[in-house]
Amino acid sequence: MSANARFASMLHEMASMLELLGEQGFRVAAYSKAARAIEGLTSDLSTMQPAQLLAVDGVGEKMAQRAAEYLATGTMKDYAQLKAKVPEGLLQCLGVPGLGPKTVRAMWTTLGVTDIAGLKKAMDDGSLANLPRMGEKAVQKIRDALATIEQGQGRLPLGLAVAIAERVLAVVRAQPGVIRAEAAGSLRRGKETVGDLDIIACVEKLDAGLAQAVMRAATSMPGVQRVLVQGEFKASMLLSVEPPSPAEQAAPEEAKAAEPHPHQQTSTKVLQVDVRVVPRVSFGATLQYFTGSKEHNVRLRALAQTKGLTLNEWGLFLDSTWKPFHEAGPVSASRPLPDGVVDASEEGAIYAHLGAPFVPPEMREDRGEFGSAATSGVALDVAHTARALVRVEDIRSELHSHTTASDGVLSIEQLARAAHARGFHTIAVTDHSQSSTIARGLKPDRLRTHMQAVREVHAKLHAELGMTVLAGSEVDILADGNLDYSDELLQQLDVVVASPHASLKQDAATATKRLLRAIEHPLVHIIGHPTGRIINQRAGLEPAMHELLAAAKQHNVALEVNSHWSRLDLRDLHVRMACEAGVLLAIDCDVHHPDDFANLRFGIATARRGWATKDMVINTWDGPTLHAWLRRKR
Ligand code: DGT
Ligand code: CA
Ligand code: CA
Ligand code: ZN
Repeated sequence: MSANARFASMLHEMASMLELLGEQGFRVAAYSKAARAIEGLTSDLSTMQPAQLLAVDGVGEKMAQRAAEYLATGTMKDYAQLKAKVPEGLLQCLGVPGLGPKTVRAMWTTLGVTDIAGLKKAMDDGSLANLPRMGEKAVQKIRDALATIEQGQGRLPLGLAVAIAERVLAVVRAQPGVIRAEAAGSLRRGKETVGDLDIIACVEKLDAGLAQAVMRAATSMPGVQRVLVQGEFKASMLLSVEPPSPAEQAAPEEAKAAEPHPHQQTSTKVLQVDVRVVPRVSFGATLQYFTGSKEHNVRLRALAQTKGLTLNEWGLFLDSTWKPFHEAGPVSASRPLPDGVVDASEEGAIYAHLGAPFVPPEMREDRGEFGSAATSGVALDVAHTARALVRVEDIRSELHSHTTASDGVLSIEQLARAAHARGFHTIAVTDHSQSSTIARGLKPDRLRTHMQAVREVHAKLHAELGMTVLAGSEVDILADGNLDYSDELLQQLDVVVASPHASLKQDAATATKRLLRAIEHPLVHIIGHPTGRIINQRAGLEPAMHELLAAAKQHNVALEVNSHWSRLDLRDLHVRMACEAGVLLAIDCDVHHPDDFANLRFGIATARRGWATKDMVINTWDGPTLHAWLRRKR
């Protein structure tokens, strides 16, 4: 998290705490407003002059002083005072879907509940249900939400894990003697959640002193909570999920005493990180081994055996008398490999030597990647798929984004320029529709004005940059499958993304009917986050996916792979089903904030895990092809 994001997160937290203390609405709102303004800043807080900061809408004198204090000390006195008054556990309670600030405050002041354990007790003894605005139904909702959160405990969403991996990799790569370092494991496979991190550091020649220095650097980096193992060539540690504050970075010792920042809602507080140091000749083999999956490796090892070879984490050997290189004596670039050892410095050489096509990490799940036993239905051509998998750099357009008209932080023009800076030829502006009141969805009148504004920006930027800015909507699919705007209005939009936002606990049959109606609607182009699930928090709809896919194919509707790491919806298996059914995909970032464009890698990873090739993804098309496809529904 950047200093901006961290400061904003502290302001959000202060707003929550003030609210829990029963503070007046306008004071609370001042903090939330400032927090949102800071989140939307495109420049780094620490480089801004006080006058520049004061010029930001939503930042007043007082907040500017707080920013200065935060930058100087890494915290704020007022923040610490609030923290002393409001029990930590209450903020966790606020993070439970279905529990608003009013209820949490009532829970605290009338029932004495201060944490999740207390909340559970109050649910069990019936006292929670008796609070104003509560009742059995509301309590059951909270119970379900808690169960979902607890199931997710221990596995971290990919986006958060990647941020941590990058911190560790930066430290390891900065060590003298380290040629390269990569994250392996489920993270490299792009899995939606990650159990622990597996970091592989490569040195030219394995040397105990060098390895120790690398591991010492890792285990003493900011945020390390505990060192579990520090062996000869491997270290394991628990790393705090929250990024260290500037103060901690400066003084790691004080860091241990510093308070954690619970605003970011995650149920996992620490992540295990394993760091291994290997010599260059082994790097590819080690990376391959620890990338997994275990099931994929079992298959690859069996393949090696059929050829009389031994494959392990150290390399690929012609007989079983192999030894790890550090035991077999010095092997280096200047010294040829011993007889009987295949160069395993690059993992591609291992697949090549075994006569297998190179399998991209996201496909290593033993789901048919060795050309056998496809999971279901149609078998996709493995070699072709592996070569043609969609990549981040193939994406040329964003078709799902929000502006300040609904719940985004960018203006239409800022959004379009940000998309252009990414190398995109097209962006669709798709603000929320009227039923999404929390997201400030647009009533028909406001949508008409907004469309006009989008078309004006299009005219300007098309002339200036050749950029296409499309007028669209993310229109709610209501509980019964009706759309949230009239056909007359939808007809005027260039792009319609139809998404479910409410009633996400419908039974499967109702959900299927609901989504089928949206797919069959002649004006709909894309179904946004089709299940509405939130990773570790909400299961979402469970429609009969095959029926949806058949309809999507028939009606030429694309299904979205929402790239936000808390959604990844469609999920990997659904993508695989879609590709087998020949259904088009839209990989979009659902942009609310300029940073959201960077989530594309997670949507791409999910699509690749579902074996999506470039040709199945409408965002890879050139402008004329995409625009013609959109116009077919007008
Ligand atoms: P995670 O951490 O639960 O998200 O999932 P992974 O896949 O990262 O699993 P992890 O960290 O336990 O191990 C990393 C990789 O190391 C795993 O994908 C394959 C390899 N590996 C670990 N243990 C074994 C094993 O007993 N046999 C084989 N063949 N490979 C293993
Ligand atoms: Ca792992
Ligand atoms: Ca591991
Ligand atoms: Zn949405």
